[in-house]
Amino acid sequence: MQVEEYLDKIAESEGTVHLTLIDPASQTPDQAAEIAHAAALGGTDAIMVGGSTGAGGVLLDQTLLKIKEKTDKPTILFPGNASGVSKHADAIFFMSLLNSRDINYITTNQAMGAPVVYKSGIEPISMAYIIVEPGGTVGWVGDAKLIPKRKPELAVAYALAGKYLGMHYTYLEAGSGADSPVTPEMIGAVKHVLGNNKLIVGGGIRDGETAKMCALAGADMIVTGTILEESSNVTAKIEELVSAIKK
Ligand code: 1GP
Repeated sequence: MQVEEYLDKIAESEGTVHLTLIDPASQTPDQAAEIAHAAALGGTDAIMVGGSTGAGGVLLDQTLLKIKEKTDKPTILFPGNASGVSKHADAIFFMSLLNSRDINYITTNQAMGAPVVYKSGIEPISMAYIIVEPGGTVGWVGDAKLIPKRKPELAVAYALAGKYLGMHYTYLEAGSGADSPVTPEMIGAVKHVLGNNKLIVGGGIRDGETAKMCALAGADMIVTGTILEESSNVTAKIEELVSAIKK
């Protein structure tokens, strides 16, 4: 089964999907594999691999190879730029940062990375990427014109544009380590116009209660990264998050 079909099936039958984000720049490949293994035991659905800075090349390849030794869960690239492509992943979120001011993050990195994706045979999953306040490192690196927290209608406008451009997924991003996640009002408003198109929410989700709030508001998938890097018991933390968002 292709990864997109696998994720969609979980979203439709089991409730909200949980995605574990691993940034290759944050730990060694062996440590990344341990986090992935522990997350799989806790019930995560797939492993996203990528980051805004220093997450490409040999480190990315080694991180993916080590993760694949430790778990059968699908691996999905979450690239910060064209260097974030690796043939060792199962799929890639082929994304455009729709609210960037920099054409490199809207189409140029995509054009430079596309032939590599084509040759590697990994599955591209088209995604509209929209960064909301506070935006964090990715907001700065991607030169995003941050969507104000209290302006859900602006997020709706970008999400609709992504949908009409043919993107299957929409990702509302508050930025890794954000003080608070995207608001339920914004999640609900965006999901309302997306209909069957899938909505991913990430940035600043640290506990089951917050994950549940995002799921109830309309998130089809939630992403957690920072809290797992900080956690002494990754399996228990994932169990808390997963049990809060599944049916
Ligand atoms: C970042 O949305 C992801 O791109 C995850 O954010 O690290 O805050 O979980 P956290």
